[in-house]
Amino acid sequence: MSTYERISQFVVDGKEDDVINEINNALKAGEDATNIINKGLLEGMAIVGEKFAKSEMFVPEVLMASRSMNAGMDIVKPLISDSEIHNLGTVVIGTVKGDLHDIGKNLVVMMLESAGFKVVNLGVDTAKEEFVEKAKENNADIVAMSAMLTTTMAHMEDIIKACQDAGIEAKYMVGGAPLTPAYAERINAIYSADASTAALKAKEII
Ligand code: B1M
Repeated sequence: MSTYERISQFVVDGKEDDVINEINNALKAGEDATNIINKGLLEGMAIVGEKFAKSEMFVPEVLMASRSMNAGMDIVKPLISDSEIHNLGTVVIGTVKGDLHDIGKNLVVMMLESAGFKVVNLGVDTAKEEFVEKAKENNADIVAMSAMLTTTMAHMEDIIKACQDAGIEAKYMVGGAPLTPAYAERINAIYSADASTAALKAKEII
């Protein structure tokens, strides 16, 4: 088993301490932080996603897995995001109201920060009023929203309307598993399927 496979398996098993130890050993051995994320932590979380969908894993195990992934992310994140800090613009981002999923959104945050954006992360379950307030306060260039539930993605349109009504001149970006490019187009937002594409599109907009 490679170090990446071990990291992935420890994430699936929710073994936070083992994830931390394996990553520290991998870094000491000169492994690349981006590979640790993509081939280890995210690969593990992808397996968790498949198992959850097939009812082979349940909520408490998924939570332990995501906690282990976040513990790993805490170690590797500073190694890839703090290299060249230059401010391309400000992004205000959150998971929409009623939605507690933040793993994907946090990856988007990380990629945006790595690309050189200042990111104001509103967390999960974010009401439209908070998007408006923080976008104004931070003079946002981009307002970005994540949703993972078909029942919560509809809030995105309301958030965009509320921001526009408040006179906020920003671009709007959306993403999350249930979204489609057609839906994004309908609500006048820019869609990205994954975190890397989101950072690329944000750069294009700016
Ligand atoms: Co939930 N969950 N969950 N869950 N969960 C899903 C999303 C689901 C598809 C599982 C399933 O049934 N197969 C399903 C949604 C069905 C639907 O509506 N279409 C579901 C459900 C139903 C629920 C609950 C209702 C379950 C229940 O309680 N009965 C409940 C809802 C809670 C709530 O939000 N109110 C719930 C709860 C949870 C946990 C708390 C246990 C946990 C979340 C932990 C956390 O986030 N802190 C959880 C998890 C982990 C999942 C799955 C297994 C994995 C999601 C994930 O993190 N994926 C998920 C099943 C699946 O996706 N296969 C599932 C890994 C992540 C890297 O990918 O989030 O897609 P993703 O992010 C990607 C892209 O989407 C994109 O980039 C990211 C990285 O490349 N992206 C953006 C995301 N946001 C973006 C924004 C952008 C651009 C790109 O621009 C702004």
